[in-house]
Amino acid sequence: MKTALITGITGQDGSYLAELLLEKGYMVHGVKRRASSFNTQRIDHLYQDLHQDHVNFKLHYGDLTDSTNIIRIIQEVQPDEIYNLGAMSHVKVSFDSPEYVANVDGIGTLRILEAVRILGLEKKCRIYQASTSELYGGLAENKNEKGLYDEHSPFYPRSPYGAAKIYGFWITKNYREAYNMFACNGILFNHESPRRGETFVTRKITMATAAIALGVQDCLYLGNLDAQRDWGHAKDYVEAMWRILQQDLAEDYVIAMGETTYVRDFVSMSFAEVGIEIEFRGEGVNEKGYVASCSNPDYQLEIGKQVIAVDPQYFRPTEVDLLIGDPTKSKTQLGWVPKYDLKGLVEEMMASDLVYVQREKMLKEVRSAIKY
Ligand code: NDP
Ligand code: GDR
Repeated sequence: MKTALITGITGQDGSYLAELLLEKGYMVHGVKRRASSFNTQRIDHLYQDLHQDHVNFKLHYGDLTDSTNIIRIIQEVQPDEIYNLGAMSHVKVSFDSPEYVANVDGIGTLRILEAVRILGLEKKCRIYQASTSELYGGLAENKNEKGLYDEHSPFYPRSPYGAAKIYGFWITKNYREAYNMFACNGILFNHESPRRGETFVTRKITMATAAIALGVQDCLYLGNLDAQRDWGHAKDYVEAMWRILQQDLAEDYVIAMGETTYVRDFVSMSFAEVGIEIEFRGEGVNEKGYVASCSNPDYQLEIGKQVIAVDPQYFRPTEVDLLIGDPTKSKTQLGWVPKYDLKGLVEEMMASDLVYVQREKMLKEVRSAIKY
């Protein structure tokens, strides 16, 4: 039985990766942060009572800003594989807390690598570093001849998050070259799911679409509708992470779908799932989305109602306008084949958020009916 340690196990990717590794027969350890309220919703279904026999899932309190606990946990766990997914992962928020992001996303990566080295586990332990398409910064001139970003495209990060992650990328590569460690970067493009954090644009859109259709929200305020992203499904992307660590040689890989879509079109796709057609009018901060038609008799939406507006508070000081990745290497070398396309992703997210919003709506009604 192989042993894996996942930082960021309470996040979107951590939860799917934990499920995948358990299915593959791994003993899975995860690092979770102490919080004043529960932060394990995404992995509660995996919880095991430590008093039972054959436990194969265990959580440890820890934080990537604390070298001592990183060393202690790695010493205790003796992992065959470490997946370093822990990060302050929100690009816009990174402008508000740049030093913290550098500490967690940048130096946190060094702490993992150095802990493995200090403990003499360099030969036993393979390390996956969660690198990102944000490293490219969307510069048009840096794309390859196919018009895509690949493993050789130059980096130009455009946020404190990107700048911190570029340190994580290079220090991982440096430890591989300097100490012959099996340490790899997965340069993953945006990947989403029903478990995506609620402030990332796709989940914000699918939740709001459900809420507007069900009559509990009037309007969705978004930032840059002109941004384009290469969106895949997180379930497919964690499969790629695992494959990267099963290779004979430690290398870096781009994981992407190879197609890019406007934020505006993601909005239209989400509303189309509930039978609502959106018509966009205006430009820039004046662009607005209106209900053009509603074919679902369950939703009492007035035609012509404004449901989308642009709010400049969601603009970033420096934006990454367009990302599109070249998955050729991961497809040929890793044999990675994504099971979802964008339509399947939107369908799954919308189905999940309709159930979620309906449940919240009912709970609110029940609570307001109870007289204390
Ligand atoms: P999430 O934001 O959903 O999860 C981040 C995880 O990191 C959470 O478990 C969070 O804990 C944990 N974390 C945050 N700060 C610390 C800290 N100081 N010490 C330890 N753990 C911490 O991100 P995703 O699952 O979407 O992404 C996983 C990784 O992949 C991240 O590193 C992200 O930057 C990177 N990435 C993500 C992409 C995407 O499109 N999703 C694309 C490319 C890279 P808590 O739950 O307590 O907040
Ligand atoms: P991103 O994801 O910044 O690409 O980082 P996000 O979903 O936050 O933004 C994607 C694009 O949508 C535009 N946008 C908005 N974004 C948010 N969050 N909220 C809005 O209201 C909104 N309106 C428009 C953004 O400006 C941007 O252009 C994600 C994270 O998961 C990172 O951790 C990861 O490294 C990268 O993907 C790849």
